[in-house]
Amino acid sequence: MKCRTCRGPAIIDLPRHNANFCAEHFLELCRRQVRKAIDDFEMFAPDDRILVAVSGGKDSLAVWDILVELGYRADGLYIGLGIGDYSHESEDFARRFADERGLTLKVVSLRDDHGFDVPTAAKATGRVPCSACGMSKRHLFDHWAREGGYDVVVTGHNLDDEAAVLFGNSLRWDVEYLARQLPVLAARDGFPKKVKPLVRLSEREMAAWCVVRGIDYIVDECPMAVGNKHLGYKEALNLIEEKSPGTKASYYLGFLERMSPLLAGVHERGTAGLSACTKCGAPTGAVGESVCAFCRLAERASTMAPVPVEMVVKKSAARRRAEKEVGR
Ligand code: Q46
Ligand code: ZN
Ligand code: ZN
Repeated sequence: MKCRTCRGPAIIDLPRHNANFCAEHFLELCRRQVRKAIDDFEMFAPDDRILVAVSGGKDSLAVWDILVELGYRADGLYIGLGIGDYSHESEDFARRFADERGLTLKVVSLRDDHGFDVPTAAKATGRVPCSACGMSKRHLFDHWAREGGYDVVVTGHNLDDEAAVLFGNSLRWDVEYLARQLPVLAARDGFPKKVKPLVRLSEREMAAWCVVRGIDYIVDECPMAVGNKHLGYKEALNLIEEKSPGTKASYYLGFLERMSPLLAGVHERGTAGLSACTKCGAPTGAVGESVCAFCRLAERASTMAPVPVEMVVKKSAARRRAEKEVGR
């Protein structure tokens, strides 16, 4: 196996590029893809202050590493979600990455700073944990970006993540969600700009980036992701990709090229008429509510006894079994 660029020994084969690469030229390819995403979508300027949403997983640590390598001013924000050992370990990986490189990482804990955690929030809302978790993360990233005076929030969503979300959204033709998954959401009404510089790179490429660069990351999936629809969409797309390499990229990148100009204004249109939350000052649009969804959740969940992770995981497994039995 030889590198396409230098003919030296290759360390990775990339079927969608129909080529193999050595470590040096593989890293170069990744940097080029990130630079192209940043330029094509005008994600940020060279001296913008960037806040990276760090989970301790491969994608968020890789994107932070790449941005720093490319010379950007990027700090990290880690949110402790209170998901048992998974949260403790992922926080350790995030802290170690930042310490070893002398980077600035802010750590916020849902339990210590806001009086609740994701398993308890799941019980309080009676919905799947990812719904309260996603809302809390978005709220806190927005909040700390405003507080810290950052120009933009970066997330580590990769090509596989975005293709799976696109698949789900297009199965339902949900235009509002389709518009929201563009790799850039402009700043508006107190919400910071949000960008996804890894959209041109796959999950496997990001794992390889971490291996080559010596980045340790949490390999385990969040225990609450079990049964998550997006995992099913990913598996379906992987089956197609196996048979015809490159399909996933052309599906998602084709969406960006041909659909993004058509959807550009939809998200902005959907956010008119926001006011400031009377508790935390965050923009809120809920009709008849002066307090934002996060503060309302915190108010409810923080008065409850903490719910152990295992209980929520067990409950979702039981729910899945029941759904299977009734054929849903
Ligand atoms: S951390 Fe939170 Fe994810 Fe776990 S509970 Fe769901 S959303 S799966 S990225
Ligand atoms: Zn090479
Ligand atoms: Zn609030």
